[in-house]
Amino acid sequence: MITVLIMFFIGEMLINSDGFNNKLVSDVYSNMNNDTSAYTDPELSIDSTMAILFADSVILYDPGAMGEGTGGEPDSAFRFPERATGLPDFSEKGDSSYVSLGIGGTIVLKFVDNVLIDGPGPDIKIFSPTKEESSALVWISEDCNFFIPIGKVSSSNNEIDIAGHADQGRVYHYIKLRDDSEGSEKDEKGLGYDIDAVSAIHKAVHMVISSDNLFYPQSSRFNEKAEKVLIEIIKNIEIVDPIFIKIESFTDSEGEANFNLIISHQQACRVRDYLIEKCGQREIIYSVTGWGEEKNIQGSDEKSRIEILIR
Ligand SMILES: [Ca+2]
Ligand SMILES: [Ca+2]
Repeated sequence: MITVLIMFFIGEMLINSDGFNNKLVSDVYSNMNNDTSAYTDPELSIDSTMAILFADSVILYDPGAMGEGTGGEPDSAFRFPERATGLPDFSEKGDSSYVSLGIGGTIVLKFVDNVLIDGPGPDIKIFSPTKEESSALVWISEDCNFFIPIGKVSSSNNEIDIAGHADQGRVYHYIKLRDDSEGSEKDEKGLGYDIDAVSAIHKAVHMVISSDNLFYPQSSRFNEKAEKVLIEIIKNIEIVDPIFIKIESFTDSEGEANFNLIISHQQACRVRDYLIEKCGQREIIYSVTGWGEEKNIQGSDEKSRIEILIR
């Protein structure tokens, strides 16, 4: 279903002699495999639920050197890494829609309102206006500390599958791209890999909710703050249109371990029952786990919380 939507999202193939059709304002190309696919009308084909797929913020930008032959002042594309966030907006070469990594340059982006997951087939799509055969290495991370190498994207292959690298069931908020054009003959005059937008292919939202915002202390009864959170959960379900929802509850280590185990299970079930009541018409598989205090680390990280993965 998601794949079908993505295909629709990409729109029809659009080919002309220079690879770009400048007539269509805000058209966005897909890859540079001697053809250019575009969104013919972003207003129609990109709805608000699609926007969630794209990387939202810049964590780090460390541009590399410019290629030989460009000389002089740095290209303006070097100065605005936020161009790599949000929806793709490329229109023509040299416009203000993309950022150049520079030779060997690095960017780290964060998915704020969604997460990267390993779904069927490719999981990440990079929208790059790079025409030359430049490439970039890709890493993903859960915590922006430990990065897992995933592979390489290039102008002719802009999708990447995290299967085999990522842990099944884990969610990733960060992606790092490093230009790998150094030594590439074709890119010696370029600025390395260019990035317009970075997209997760599968819609997925991961919510971490403090138990205080849902339940009375040591209880599985919703408190007065719960309504606001539950509305937010339902809103995310509307956006993702999930086939699977994982609900996990974690307590701190106050009180008896066995009691915490039981309460956490009851809390997770309470959330599931509420969602079934509200989304009963949808075909969703629920997974419910109460971990008690088992998965909490003593110290500052210890926190009673509910985690919900909607995918
Ligand atoms: Ca995958
Ligand atoms: Ca852009």
